[in-house]
Amino acid sequence: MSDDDPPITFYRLQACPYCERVARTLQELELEYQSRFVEPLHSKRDVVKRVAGVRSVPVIVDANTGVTMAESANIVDYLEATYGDEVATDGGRPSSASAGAHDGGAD
Ligand SMILES: N[C@@H](CCC(=O)N[C@@H](CS)C(=O)NCC(=O)O)C(=O)O
Repeated sequence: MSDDDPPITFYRLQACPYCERVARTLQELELEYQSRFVEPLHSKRDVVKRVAGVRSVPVIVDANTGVTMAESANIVDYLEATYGDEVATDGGRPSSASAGAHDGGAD
């Protein structure tokens, strides 16, 4: 691994919906990562087994934090907690429509 490699390694499989969920989160958070596509045959996934102790994907290894993690829901939670900007997305934006809204109407 070189200094130029993105810090997050993402072990994944083509057409895996759990992996797509993690990929979407990585993209939404604009994180740089490198994908490592594993063998479709479960018994041949020695790389992930060695790294994470499991043969299922998705798995991420985050060199920024030293975290290695499996399970898509846990990974999404981890990424959002670690790299999300924590800003409320449900109406946190103030509205300025109430001030000075009257236009004309003088008599
Ligand atoms: N609960 C897991 C399910 C992941 C999963 O089923 N991945 C499939 C590929 S789409 C797999 O690797 N299956 C082999 C296994 O579970 O050992 C998650 O949400 O990440």
